[in-house]
Amino acid sequence: METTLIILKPDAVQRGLMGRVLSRFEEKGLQVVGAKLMLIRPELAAKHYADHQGKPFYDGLVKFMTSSPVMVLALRGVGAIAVARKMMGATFGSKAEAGTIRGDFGVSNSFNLIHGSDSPEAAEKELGLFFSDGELLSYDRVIDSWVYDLSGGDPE
Ligand code: IDP
Ligand code: MG
Repeated sequence: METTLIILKPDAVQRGLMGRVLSRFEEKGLQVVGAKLMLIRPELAAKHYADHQGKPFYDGLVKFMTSSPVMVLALRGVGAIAVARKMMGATFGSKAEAGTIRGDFGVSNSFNLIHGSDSPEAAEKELGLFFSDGELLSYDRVIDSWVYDLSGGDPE
């Protein structure tokens, strides 16, 4: 099982798309193990997007991400990091495939609705930035025996 950090960006919150985007992940079978609405401070945005410092879009990105509340989610499932990235679609709304979150809900290249961790290392770092230990909840879901084939012991 993997856990990934998802951010529903300020445009998703302002446009009233939180529920529809979260529903997609729930319908897919990913488990919500953390969720909160928060305003990202510039210091946190800088840590989160440290790899992008110096790029032409960096200042605008930090301004955007700190401009209005976001919803942060921790989603757990088999291959959750790659599964969520695939559901998000390509970075630019104008290029993202129809059927993906960015492809279906936006056309902007910078206001692209959602962030998702892109590797296990990034997920670990980002979950640590946005959630304290007690905020991530491990719990059994009754539906798991239908979301996954558990006959072999491990979820398939
Ligand atoms: P990702 O969110 O799909 O992982 P990254 O390349 O990591 O894409 O970029 C982080 C964020 O920075 C993007 O989601 C987008 O909001 C913004 N961004 C990336 N490239 C550009 C650009 O060329 N113009 C404007 N904004 C950009
Ligand atoms: Mg990225």
